[in-house]
Amino acid sequence: MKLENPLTGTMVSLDEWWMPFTANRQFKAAPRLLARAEGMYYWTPDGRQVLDGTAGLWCVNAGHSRKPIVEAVQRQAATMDFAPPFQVGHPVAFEAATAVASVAPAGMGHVFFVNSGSEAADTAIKMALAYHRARGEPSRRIIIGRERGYHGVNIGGTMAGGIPGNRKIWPAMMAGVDHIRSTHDLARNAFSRGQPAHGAEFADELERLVAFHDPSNIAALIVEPMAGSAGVLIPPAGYLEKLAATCRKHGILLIFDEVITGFGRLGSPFAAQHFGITPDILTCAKAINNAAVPLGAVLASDAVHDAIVNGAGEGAIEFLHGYTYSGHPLACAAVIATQKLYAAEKLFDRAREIAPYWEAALHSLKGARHVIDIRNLGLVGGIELEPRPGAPARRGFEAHVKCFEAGALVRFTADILALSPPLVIEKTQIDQLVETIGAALQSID
Ligand code: PXG
Repeated sequence: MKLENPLTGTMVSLDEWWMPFTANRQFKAAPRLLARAEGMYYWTPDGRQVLDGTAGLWCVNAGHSRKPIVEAVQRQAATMDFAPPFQVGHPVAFEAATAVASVAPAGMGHVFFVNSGSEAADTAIKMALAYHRARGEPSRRIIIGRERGYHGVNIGGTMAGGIPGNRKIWPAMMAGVDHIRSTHDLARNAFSRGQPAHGAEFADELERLVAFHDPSNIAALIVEPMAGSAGVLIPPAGYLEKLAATCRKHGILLIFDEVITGFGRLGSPFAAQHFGITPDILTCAKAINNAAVPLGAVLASDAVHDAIVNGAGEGAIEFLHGYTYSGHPLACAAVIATQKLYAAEKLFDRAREIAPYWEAALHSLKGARHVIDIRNLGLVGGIELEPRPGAPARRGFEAHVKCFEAGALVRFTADILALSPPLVIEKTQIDQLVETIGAALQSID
């Protein structure tokens, strides 16, 4: 099969691009293609409009192809395309770091640039180990994650993450990881609005693992404050507070993976502020620059930063880590423009203000065909479908395809539909999204 690149008119083949996290053979037999994007919409190559219910992939929080961001990237590309970040610097990266620090949780203003959420997770893990070594506790090396946690696809994130299929294929590439259980508990929490009432006690498992491994061996706990890609798992009331207290009590660093929750998704800059819990290290990416150019960041607390940086000898490179593209000028120009846009349009407040309407609209699907749970927080929604007997994940996939054909982009993880629209979504577009999903569910077996 061939398709046309709409910018160049070139006819291209689908064979060569081995697509990520995609059923390649199935996709290439019946591709779903996007050619253009603006605001709340994508357009397919044949000109069909598709409402973006997922902000791309949880990342285009200000809506697509926003002019100030486009122009900032264009200007930067024409001024200085690249500058090395090792032992040389440029103002754009410093300004971008300051912009990110200005919305960071208090005391977390040290910004280490990477290129993705996966790199941020691995960087955070290395930072945690470097911190303990700098403080004279090098035995603290175990990383604790959570079942169904997702921290990207690099070695550290894969191991600390809790995706079952991963453990089958890539069993133990990193020594010393353990996991607390997932908080998912449909029996008690189905159709919760906001944080579910039951399950704070799932955090007690951290105490058990700490006693088992001994605190002197544990470096950090890494969790998503709200798990997104494994199916929108909202933390039960009181759960994160307990995790944070256990970490603090035992000198274990708390790493929040805010790749999805960062930059307004829950109505605050970060979930840390939404929940009132400050971690020691925070990873982010995606909406940091509206996904215009790949970029991630790790935010470190003063204590973590100072232990590593001030603990090193005079003239020494304090943290032996970094990427060729750390602080890439184009990506950083996009950060500056994006953060200005978020502030000018008060988009984090907007997400908070429209969240009750979002919640009510989503929960109107209660009783729709196949639906066994609906959950929401901020501008995030999860709709869990009963798996088709003998064919798990099929209904999720079919719902995604039906919605796409009907003009709405909806993400699916097995039989869970995940929604995370740009923060600029209008009420009428929320209605359209919910109606499209309802009709799609009605039409599948
Ligand atoms: N941490 C979290 C919490 C993420 O959601 C990553 C790390 C990795 O980021 P990069 O930039 O390396 O992809 C993510 C990525 C989905 C989906 O279906 C979500 C992600 C990636 C792919 C699919 O929800 N998030």
